[in-house]
Amino acid sequence: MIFSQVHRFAELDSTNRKALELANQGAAEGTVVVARTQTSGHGRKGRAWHSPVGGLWMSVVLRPPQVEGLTLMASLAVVRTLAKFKVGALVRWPNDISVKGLKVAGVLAESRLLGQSVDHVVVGIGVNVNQTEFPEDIRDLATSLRLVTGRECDLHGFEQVLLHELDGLYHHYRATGPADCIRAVAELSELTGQRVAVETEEGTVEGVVRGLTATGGLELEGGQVFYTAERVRRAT
Ligand code: BT5
Repeated sequence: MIFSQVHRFAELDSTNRKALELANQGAAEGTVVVARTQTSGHGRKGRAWHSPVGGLWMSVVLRPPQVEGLTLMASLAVVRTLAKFKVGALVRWPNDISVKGLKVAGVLAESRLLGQSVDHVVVGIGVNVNQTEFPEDIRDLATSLRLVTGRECDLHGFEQVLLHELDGLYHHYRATGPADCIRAVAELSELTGQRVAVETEEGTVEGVVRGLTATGGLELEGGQVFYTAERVRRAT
């Protein structure tokens, strides 16, 4: 198991920020940072990530040859972990994990390149485990493992299973590349068959999702493929 060196904090601004700092200082691949709460947890594009005590806020340092598919790999690890806790979850491209349409977890990969090659990638994973309520702005969008199962979950046990799943998937990723992870995520894609609005920097495109491509893009009926998006929402 490469994830054996775990740095634990009662409180951090952001586990991703801390892990990036450690990685910059030469921390080994597999270094893990966990905080009970984050004061400045973030998602993509500087969006705030609500991180009270009760959730799992974790970042891992990886030093892979490439970054493609790593976010989806981490999402797959979260879905498999939730399955071990008897919760059926799906992946909402590009980086959310959802249960019955509500966001239970999010993934944020941040990388540092040296020239053409990857020096390190920090994969941050936030899972709503034992929260029972959410702030108003996300109340209708978010859920937690506790709310879904009606039972409190052993946070440390959840972390152990997640690190185990990540370890297995990452070994496979290193050995064979991202294709198998992407294929597995495509089978778990919440958006497939749905009419969505894909918001990009160039504007918003509506269409029905055909599925994920072999390289992890979101493909609409009609063939348009997105490799990144500001936001994807259901369209009616
Ligand atoms: C994400 O961003 O979904 C990636 C979140 C990654 C968080 C982890 S926690 C450990 C590590 N350290 C960090 O600082 N970050 C990582 P994005 O797709 O941009 O979604 C952000 C949006 O999700 C927000 O604008 C809210 O609408 C919503 N949101 C915020 N907190 C949430 C929560 N706890 N549960 C569900 N949705 C939330």
